[in-house]
Amino acid sequence: MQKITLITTLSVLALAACSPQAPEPAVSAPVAETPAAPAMADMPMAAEPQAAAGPITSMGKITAIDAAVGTVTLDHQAIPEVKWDAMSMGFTTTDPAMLKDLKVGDMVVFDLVSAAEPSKISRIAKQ
Ligand SMILES: [Cu+2]
Repeated sequence: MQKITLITTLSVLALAACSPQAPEPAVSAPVAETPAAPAMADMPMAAEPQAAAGPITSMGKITAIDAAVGTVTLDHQAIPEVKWDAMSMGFTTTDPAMLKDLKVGDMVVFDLVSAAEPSKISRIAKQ
């Protein structure tokens, strides 16, 4: 008697567990493909302002450098992304280590962290 009850219960549980699963892959697979494309197309659109606010590359010449502190003064060319004319100005760095092989007089290419954080350099390399 107990065995039969147990089997019945298991069958019901198995059915209950299977029935929501069985139709799902069959139905959701084709349905998911269609919304996936617009969803993917939306994501780059939403990310676009961030990409525009990302690193800004420019070039200049090192006029002063303090690798220990992580600051560097650059005579940089105009940077239209942040409406700067060519000028000499000091920058901080995201990592002072990037300055260790550089010296005054080096011509460099560098990335500003973003238009929101333009006086910080995230990359700098000898030209
Ligand atoms: Cu400047």
